[in-house]
Formats: sequence, C-alpha cells, structure tokens
Amino acid sequence: MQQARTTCPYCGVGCGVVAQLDDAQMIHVAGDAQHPANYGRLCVKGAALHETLGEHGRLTRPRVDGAEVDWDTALDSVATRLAAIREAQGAAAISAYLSGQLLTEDYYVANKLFKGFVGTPHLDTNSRLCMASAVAAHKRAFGADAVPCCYEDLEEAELVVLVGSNLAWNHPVLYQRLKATKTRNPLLRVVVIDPRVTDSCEIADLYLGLAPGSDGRLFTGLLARMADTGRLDRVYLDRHTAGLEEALAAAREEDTTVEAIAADCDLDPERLETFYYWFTTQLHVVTLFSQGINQSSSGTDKAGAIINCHLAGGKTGLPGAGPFSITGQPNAMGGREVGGLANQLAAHMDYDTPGAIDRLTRFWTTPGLVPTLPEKPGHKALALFEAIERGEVQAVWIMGTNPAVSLPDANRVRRALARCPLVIVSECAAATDLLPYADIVLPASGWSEKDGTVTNSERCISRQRGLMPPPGEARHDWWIMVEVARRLGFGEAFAYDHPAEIFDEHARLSGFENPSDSQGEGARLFDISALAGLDRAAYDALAPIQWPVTADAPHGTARLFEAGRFATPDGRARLVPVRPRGPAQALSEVRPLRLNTGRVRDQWHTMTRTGRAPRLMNHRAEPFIEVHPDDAAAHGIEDQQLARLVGAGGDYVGRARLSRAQRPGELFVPIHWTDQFSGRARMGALLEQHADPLSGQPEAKHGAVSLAPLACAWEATLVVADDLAVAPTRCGEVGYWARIPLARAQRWQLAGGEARDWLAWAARRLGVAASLWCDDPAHGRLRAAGLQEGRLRWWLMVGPPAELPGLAWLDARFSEAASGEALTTEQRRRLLAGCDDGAGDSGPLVCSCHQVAEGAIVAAIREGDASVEALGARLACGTQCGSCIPELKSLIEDRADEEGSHARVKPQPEAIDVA
Ligand SMILES: Nc1nc2c(c(=O)[nH]1)N[C@H]1C(S)=C(S)[C@@H](COP(=O)(O)OP(=O)(O)OC[C@H]3O[C@@H](n4cnc5c(=O)[nH]c(N)nc54)[C@H](O)[C@@H]3O)O[C@H]1N2
Ligand SMILES: Nc1nc2c(c(=O)[nH]1)N[C@H]1C(S)=C(S)[C@@H](COP(=O)(O)OP(=O)(O)OC[C@H]3O[C@@H](n4cnc5c(=O)[nH]c(N)nc54)[C@H](O)[C@@H]3O)O[C@H]1N2
Ligand code: SF4
Ligand SMILES: [Mo]
Repeated sequence: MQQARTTCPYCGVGCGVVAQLDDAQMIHVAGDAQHPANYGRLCVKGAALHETLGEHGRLTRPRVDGAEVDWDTALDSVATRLAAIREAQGAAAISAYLSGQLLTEDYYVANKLFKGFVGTPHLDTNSRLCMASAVAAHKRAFGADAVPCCYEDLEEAELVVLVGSNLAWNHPVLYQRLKATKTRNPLLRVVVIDPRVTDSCEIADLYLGLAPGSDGRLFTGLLARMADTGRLDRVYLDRHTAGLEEALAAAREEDTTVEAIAADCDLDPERLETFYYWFTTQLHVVTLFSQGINQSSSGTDKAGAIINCHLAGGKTGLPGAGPFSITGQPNAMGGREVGGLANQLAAHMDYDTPGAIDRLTRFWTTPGLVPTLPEKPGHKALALFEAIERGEVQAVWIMGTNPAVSLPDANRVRRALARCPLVIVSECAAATDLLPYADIVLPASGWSEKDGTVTNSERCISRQRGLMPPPGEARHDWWIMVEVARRLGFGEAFAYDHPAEIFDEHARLSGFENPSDSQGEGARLFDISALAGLDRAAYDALAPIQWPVTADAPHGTARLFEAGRFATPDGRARLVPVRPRGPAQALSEVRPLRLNTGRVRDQWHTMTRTGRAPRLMNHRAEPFIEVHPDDAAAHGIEDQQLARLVGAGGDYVGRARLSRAQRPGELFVPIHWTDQFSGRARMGALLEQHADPLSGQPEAKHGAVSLAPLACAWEATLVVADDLAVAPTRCGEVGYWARIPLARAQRWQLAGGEARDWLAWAARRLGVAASLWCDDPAHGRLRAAGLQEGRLRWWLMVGPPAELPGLAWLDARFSEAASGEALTTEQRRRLLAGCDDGAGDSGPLVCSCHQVAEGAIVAAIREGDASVEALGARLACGTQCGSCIPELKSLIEDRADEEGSHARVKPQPEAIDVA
C-alpha cells in the first residue's frame, strides 16, 4: 500500500488530496490535512474521486478519420494537415480552444506553440465562459488580473456577501469553512444575493432574491449610498485610487433612493436598506462573486460595480476585506497566468503591454529559431466559432472542453464544427458529444495520471501528481503538443522531457525583465521567479504556495495590494463608471420565461467523470427544470412530470421540480446533461449568443424560453445489466430518455407517446424474454424481469416513476448477478413487488457520502429524530462533508409542515429573516 499527495481536479477551491494506492489502483482518497485550501476536508465529489477512475469508458487509441492508428500516424497527420492549412490560408486559419482543466504546463506549451510558433492569435479557452468578466474587471481596476483576497479573509471578515455564487454546492469545502467560522463567530454576517434560494442560504442572515441581471443597479446604488451617508474612505480614495467622481456621477444618473433601486431590482426596500447599512458600516467585508455576475452581457461592469464599492470604502488589501472572484475550474487561474485567453500573450503580458511582443520574442528565441508572434489579439470563443462557421478559420484543436455542449446556441456550434475542415480533439472520455465532429481524436491522460501544477482561487499553486499509468496508449497533453511541435519544425523551442522543465521556463518567463518594483518598465504582478530552477525532485516535492513568489517574498504572498499600491502605471486603482444594463436575451410572448442555468452539488460539468460514480448520480438522477408552483399550475404541470422548454436555438426536456426557491416567471436548469445521458437535455441549445462587449463572456444565465408539459402516454423504468450493452432508446422511438449508471447496470427512464407491447419489445430489443411479470393493463402498469440461468438480466416497471422505490436493492441484485449468483425465490417475489424488504433506500439520495436516501431520512424524522444531529447519530447522514445539511434541514422543516404546500422543500425567501 502506498500513499501520495495530489490536488483535486474539480473546483477552484483546489483541495489537497491524499490518495491510497494498492498495486497501481487508487482505492481510497482523503483530504490532505496539511493543504492550506482544505486542511483535511473534502466534499463528496472529491471523496468519490477514486470511484471515477478505471479504463472502462476511456479513450485508449488515437483515431484519424474514424480509423484507429498508431501515435506516429496520428501525430504526423496533425502536423501535415496543420502545415497544409497554414501554407494555403495563413497561420490565422488555425485555432485552438483550451480549458481551465488543463494543467499549467500543458497550457504553457499550447500557448507557446500556437501564439509563438504557429503564429496564430486564435487561441482561446473555456475560461472565456467562466472567468473572463472578472479578468477584465480586475485589469481595469487593479491594472492586472489579480485576485486580492485569500481564503483566510473569509475567516477575518465581519460581513461576507455571496453574489451570484452557490458556494454550498460549487465550492463546498470553502463553504464549510465559512460555516464553521460563523459558528465560532456569531458576529459574522452572511448575505446571499441570488434570484434563486440556494443551499448557501442555510447560513444567510439576509437573503436578497433580486431580479435576474439587476446586480449592476444594486451595486451602483450602493456606491451612491456610501457617498450620501458619508461612508466613503476619503483618505484611501485620495491616496490610492482615481476615478471616483466619474464613477459616482454615473451611479447618480439614475434615481438613487432605496425605494427606486429596490423597485428596479424587485426587492423589498427594507431588506435592501439592511444590506446597504451593513456594507457601508463594516470595514471587513468580503464580496465573493461568481457566475451570477460573470456570465452576463454586462459582467465586466457588474464586477466593476462591486470592486468600486470596495475601493470607495477602503475595503481592499486588508485582512477580511476585498472583492473576491472565486474561480470555477481547478486551473482557471493557471490558464490566465500563461496567457490562455485570446486577448493575452503570456505571463500577464497582453498585446497592449508596451514592449511585450519584443520581450516574448527574445525570451522564446532559441538558436536558429525565432518565434513569429501575432500582433493583434485573436478571436474570443464566440467569435472563434463564428469564424469557423464562416470558413475563415479552417482548423481547431480542442483540448479538455466540450463546446458542443457548453457554448450558448450549442446546436449552431455543432453546425460550425461539422463544416470545419480540420477538427482535432484531445480527450480522455471515449464517448462525448464532441467526438463525432473530430477528424483526429487524441487520447489524453487524465487526473491521477498526469503531472503538473494548478493554481486555485487564492493564487495557490499546487501539484497534481501522476500516480498511475494512463490507460492504453493515452498520452499527456504536453507530450502530444511537443511531438506535433517537433514535426512542424519547432523542436528546438520545445525540447522538454518532463513537466518540471516546462514549469521552470514558465517561472523564468514570469521574472524575465520584470523589475520587483511593481511600477517599473515591464513590471508584472504575476511573478514566480523564485520557483525557477527547481530540479525534478524539488518540483515533485513542491508544497502549495501563493503567488507572487519572488526573492522578496520567497514564501509566497497571501494577500495583494496591502500597501495600497496597484499594478497601474501610477500605482492607483481605478474606479470605473458603470451604467447598469439588463439581460440581452429578450423575453417575448413566444418565450416569456427567464431561464437560469447552473450546477448541481454532485455533478461536474458534462459528467464525463462524476457520471462514472453511481453514488454521485443519485442526488439528481435526471435532467430537471425547477419551476415555481404558480408557473407550473399556469402551464398545467405537476411536480415530477416531464416538461419541455423551447429556446431560440433548440429545446430541452426534463422533469419538473416544483420549487418556491424559484422566483415566479423564472426557471432553473442544470448545465450537466449531454446526449450521452439524455435525449434532449442540453441547456446550451436553448440560449442565444450574446457576449459582454469588454470580456467576450457569454450571457449564460439569462435565457428566454417557453414551457409546456411533455405529452406522453406512458413512462417506464428499465434497468439492464451492463454486459447486456443495450441502448434501448433513441428519441425518435421514445419521447424522453435518461440514462443513469448504477454499479453493475444501467437504469433508463423512458417516456413515449404510443403504447407498446412491452413483453414483445423486451424479448426483441433486449434479447432476453421476460421470465416474470405482473400486469395491470387497465391502469397501464406492468412489472417484469428477464432472467438467464436464474440471474437477473433486466427489470422493467411501466408506470409513473413517482411510484418507484429507491433502486439500491435492485443495483445489489445486478451486482450479485454479475458475480454469477442466482436469485432466491424470495428475491424473485420482491422483484415484482418492486421493492426490497422496505429497507429505507427509497427516494433520491440526500447524503452521498453515507448513501442515505430521502425515504430513510423522512422515516427517521417521523419517528422523532427531528434535528440534523439526531439524524446524523441514527443514519450518519450529514456527518462527513456536510454538504447535505441544508437538505436535511429542509426535510425536517417540511415534515413539520406536512399539510403545507406540495412544492419541493427548500428554505423560502420569506423564511430567512434579517438578523
Ligand atoms: N458541483 C459542482 N461544483 C462546481 C462545478 C460543477 O460543475 N459542479 N463547476 C465549477 C465551475 S467551472 C464554476 S465556474 C463554478 C461556478 O460556481 P457558481 O457561480 O456558484 O455556480 P452556478 O450554479 O453556475 O451559478 C451561481 C448562482 O448564480 C445565480 N444567478 C443567476 N443569475 C443571477 C443574477 O443575475 N444575479 C445573481 N446575483 N445571481 C444569479 C444562480 O441562481 C446560481 O445560484 O463552480 C465550480 N464548482
Ligand atoms: N448555460 C451555461 N453554460 C455554461 C455555464 C453555465 O453556468 N451555464 N458554465 C460555463 C463554465 S463556467 C464552464 S467552466 C464550462 C464548462 O464546460 P466544458 O469545459 O465544456 O465541460 P467539461 O465537461 O468540463 O469538459 C471537459 C472535457 O475535457 C475532458 N478532460 C478532462 N481532463 C482532461 C485532460 O487532462 N486532458 C484533456 N485533453 N481532456 C480532459 C473531459 O472528459 C471533458 O470532456 O461551461 C460553461 N457553459
Ligand atoms: S471543494 Fe472543490 S477542490 Fe475541494 S474536494 Fe470538493 S470539488 Fe474538490
Ligand atoms: Mo467555470
């Protein structure tokens, strides 16, 4: 048995992980008690990491034009085809689209290869969809893309404002840290600003359920309020900033009374007043913002409006104070450091940084080989795919992201990819929605296999370590690019044998002609020059460290701008004039509902990894649509019924979840489902393409859609043994399908318009005739099972899934079948009864860590365990990562009010009161 330290590959918290390996198999993971991001904690996704590994479902061989080939052939094809396009159309006909999930070393090589040597400016990244607005706002205000805060600031604050962030689900370990601080320090106040009541409201003293997209107005109003109540920090403003007058004048162009602002934001004026009072009277305020701010057609201005208030109150660069843009992806920061955005060059140098092109050209020159850097920024993501659509860009190399799902108007993106002459995809998963568009498929190594560094939300650089060999012929992303660079004749400049050498070059570049005085010629805040020169052993042992890491700060830097000096030429931060704008996607009679999109607790993005761990599938097993009960009633939709949304570019089918957490007129859908998991549940197809004019970040949170029930004559649940390998569904045949992986079987939820003879269908499509069944045709109910040699092969229930008990017992029967066990007579009887012996596994899974389902929890509450502690003592739920505690609380509240509304249980906005 071996132990090794590494870093979690999911969210931007960047938790340290201790992995246990047995014979090159990872058998367990735990939080790293020494890692400063998590001090030993993990959330449920982190704790399930080892369950997402294994060779099944992985890409293991390169493919060219659909045929498996060896690496030499694949790499030669990439190089020859890229060279031909470059020769015929010029370098700008080539592009790359990268990801905040690549390691810094992969990212560095990609940026150097495409911008430096292929000579195309068109290299962008999915960080465009994620952090671009925060980046643009940081640069405007601070002169550099730098997050001033660190995690400890949450512990030092008197007021923490979560704006457009569902921290409880999306940065769970940080949320638990904030929650623990609040328990220790009852004076700490938390405000949540989000149109939707989320689980983060569990610790909120005040909740502002504002109208979508009205944050700009709320924060410009706050700036005016600070001025009107004498709460500006005049000394700080005079010494360290510029632009107050213009910012204030813009804020005052609209009515600045609380009543007027509250009306525009659709808020209760008293609540807004409370927030303004708290913000203006406290010094130690952290405003933590995320996609509810960034993913907007005015995201840069919204972030700017927040930063303005922090600068105006001198609430920046102090312990417990600052605007804190929390990053999403594990290496969103690293990508920004190497220059992965189309408007950046490298190492915090942009195209408009004086002397940058020359400096970079000299740095990257090797004997006999001079880079050919482009002179102007390239296309940002949306514009890039438009250029592909127009045929101007003829080649795109996509690594570690899935634009066929995650870009708005995703069907249009698919059409653009379909006509692109050369699509190269580097990917780990064998089946994604993007791969059918690829001419060349390159199998990449993944987490636990690859070696390198990532930078988390608080600028902390940590090592991800390669602990196991990649499956089949999968190779590291950096290696693949180096091999292509060699074939393109750039070998001299890419003579790396190990990521340590790439990291060393990256660290040297950060310090190259970078005077330590941050105002000098060529000065850049991003400087890790003290990490240059690490040998392999030192690189391998590198402990987490926050940049800048320089000769002056060899142990790193926790907080930026403490001396009030910023990275602008005059050292002053800039307040910017902000004129609030609403969403660009217009509601209309045809599409009258506002569509919000976001994440769920147990899934990661397109589910290529979390979708492999059955226990993570159970929290939200199917695509869904969260609807306010009034809207549901107006559209004739009941809880758990299937419903359909139609947007400008496509439709979406999911199960309605009635919820008072949702504002009337607004819907929420998860971003995670793809064609691999459901028939029509890609939310990207619903959205129009509108980008922030400054950052280019698409408006992903404010779509316009129509809602209707999905007409279906029947619904069925089918569970099929893995090795039967049957995909019983195509949308043509059924109106709806969702696939839910279990441990040794696949569960399918199906619905359709035309009645069918199920027993005949099963025999034909599944190849195993029904051995047992019971039928109630009058009510359209059927239960049946197919057995072979006494072993369970498939199980079917026709009827509404609401009647379905939890399926953990069934999963166990399939696992037994896989190991050759035949069913007992009693087990056969229960198969048709459709339940086990009543063991409380019914309903959706609430606690993923301890696998406790809603049924067991409700039963325990009914028996008197009506507190989180009592439930924890009896069932262990909520005792590990703590992420399910808000749900436990709402189940308890719900039971206390059993006669109450039939709506989904959630804390209601009205229930959260001003403390
Ligand atoms: N479980 C899980 N965690 C993740 C991820 C994941 O896929 N799964 N992904 C990671 C990544 S890449 C990212 S970027 C982060 C994202 O982390 P978050 O930003 O927390 O995630 P979202 O759920 O996309 O959106 C946050 C909230 O914005 C709200 N919102 C929508 N419109 C508005 C608005 O106009 N104003 C305000 N104030 N709020 C609004 C939504 O209701 C939602 O609750 O999560 C990271 N963590
Ligand atoms: N409407 C709407 N749209 C959104 C969002 C939203 O909130 N609403 N959020 C946006 C945000 S913030 C983000 S970050 C994006 C996320 O969206 P994407 O980046 O498109 O989603 P992922 O599933 O993370 O894609 C990563 C892919 O890379 C593969 N992969 C994993 N590791 C590696 C590796 O080491 N090398 C290689 N080559 N491949 C690897 C995975 O299998 C997966 O297929 O979605 C954006 N789109
Ligand atoms: S909080 Fe984020 S980084 Fe930490 S374990 Fe969970 S997903 Fe991984
Ligand atoms: Mo993201």
